[in-house]
Amino acid sequence: CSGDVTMESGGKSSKDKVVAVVGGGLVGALNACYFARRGFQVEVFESRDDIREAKIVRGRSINLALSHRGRQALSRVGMEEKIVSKGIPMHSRMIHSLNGKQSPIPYGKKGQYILSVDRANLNKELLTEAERYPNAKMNFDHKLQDWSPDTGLMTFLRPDGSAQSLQADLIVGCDGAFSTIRKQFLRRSRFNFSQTYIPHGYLELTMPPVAGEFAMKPNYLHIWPRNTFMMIALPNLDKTFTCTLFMPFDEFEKITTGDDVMEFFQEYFPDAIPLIGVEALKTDYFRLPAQAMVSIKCSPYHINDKCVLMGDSAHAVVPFYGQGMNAGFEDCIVFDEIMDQCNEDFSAVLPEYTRVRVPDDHTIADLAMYNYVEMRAHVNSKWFLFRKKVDDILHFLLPKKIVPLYTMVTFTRIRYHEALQRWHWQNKVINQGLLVCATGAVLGGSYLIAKHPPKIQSIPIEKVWDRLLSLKV
Ligand code: FAD
Ligand code: EGU
Repeated sequence: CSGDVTMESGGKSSKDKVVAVVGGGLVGALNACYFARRGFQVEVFESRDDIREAKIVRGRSINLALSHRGRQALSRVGMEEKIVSKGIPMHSRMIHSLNGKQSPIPYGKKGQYILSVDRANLNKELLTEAERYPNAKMNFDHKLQDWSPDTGLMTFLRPDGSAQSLQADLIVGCDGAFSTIRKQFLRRSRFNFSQTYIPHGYLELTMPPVAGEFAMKPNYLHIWPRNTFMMIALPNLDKTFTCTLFMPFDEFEKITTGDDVMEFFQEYFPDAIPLIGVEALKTDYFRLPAQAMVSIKCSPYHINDKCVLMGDSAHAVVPFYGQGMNAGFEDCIVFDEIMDQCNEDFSAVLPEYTRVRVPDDHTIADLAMYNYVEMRAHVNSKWFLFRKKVDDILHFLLPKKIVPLYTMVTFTRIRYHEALQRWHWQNKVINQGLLVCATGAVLGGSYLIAKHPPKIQSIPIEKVWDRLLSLKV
């Protein structure tokens, strides 16, 4: 669609068009900024109350790892600095072995790091930023009930039980993994959809400060890899850590008493017990039931020129690559760039967005699932350390040719599907390299043996017979 400058359909200019962003979560709030910046009449509809009005918001993870793609998306609406300044840099992972040994593995070169950010704060800052545009309006306590792909008419349920309707030129579905917007997609022909729950659940525990200081080194993503069981801890500004325990639901069900919890931690995460605290562990553990994790893929992401899905509503990924939010934020950049290329003509932008973005979002969903399967299968602390070292050594030896997959995913904006292709190619090169080395060793060895044959004494056959006879005696 690039190149042709035409008047948009109906002759409406962007400032006359209503864009409804459904969902005021991380991606919805950021998207509101992107659309408001272009001059559209932006209406954000969020089912919950305004999260800035205090109250504790429970549910999803407390903190998140923000990396390059997410930062780039924030920087385009001038929000990068604000968020980064309240993030805690994590330069390395810290691998906790069963015996309590801690080993750091850097994420990359000096200055390459990811950030631990507070989800609630990030969401609040983005809502506040969106509200600064006079043409953006927030509608909290508006739960989408239903909508029509033909007319763009939406109905919302209010807390008092009343209904409210609004018609929009474009509806942007940012209403998360259990999207109401997506329900209308499911009724249509040729809409592909898949949803997979993994057998693992997750549970969050807080590690308090010790004498006013972080209980562990703060600038690390702490990992306790134990095959089927895994724990991860990210630092918070209040000097606590949020620990996330990943474990199969079967195993969660086996732990029913405080003593069971202690026994379990004693066996798998003994070094974390004094840091979380025995009493806190026994009560925190049962505060909330273990949460499920789902992977969702679909396509297309749009209906005609009326509606588009972004963020988790289009692609929920399991959290084993730390990319869910980052990918959702990158969706906003990709859409914005296509808006420029197609002169904001929704009938051209939406199909182009689907064409460009689906392969990449499907790839990150696959990569995250692949990482889950791999970690569960054989990742203990030794394997984790070994694999990451091998990757990094190869990168050090051939910095241009061989870049670890997590580096491409975390620290670049190489399209996810291209990063995967490149990884396949690199693995071929590495395997060929190994083959050359092995062949070389065999040929070289053979040559040396041929040139300097070892003097192996041959034993006359009579002597063998004698020995056998003596054995019989
Ligand atoms: P959500 O954050 O789910 O927001 C959806 C919003 O829509 C909500 O506010 C909801 O109230 C609203 N809504 C829903 N239905 C309706 C309706 N009918 N009407 C109106 N509003 C509605 N990602 C990372 O990048 N890094 C990480 O380290 C990371 N760690 C994670 C750890 C865990 C344990 C989990 C579960 C996820 C993690 N993620 C991470 C993924 C990240 O949380 C999601 O990708 C991100 O929250 C998606 O944002 P979203 O705005 O699309 O959806
Ligand atoms: C899980 C839950 C380490 C936050 C994947 C690494 C995660 C995060 C890794 C959560 C792991 C796993 C990567 C980052 C990140 C690693 C990554 C996972 C943040 C391959 C709040 N993962 N996560 N990989 O490399 O690329 O450190 O809850 F244990 S950040 Cl599972 Cl980079």
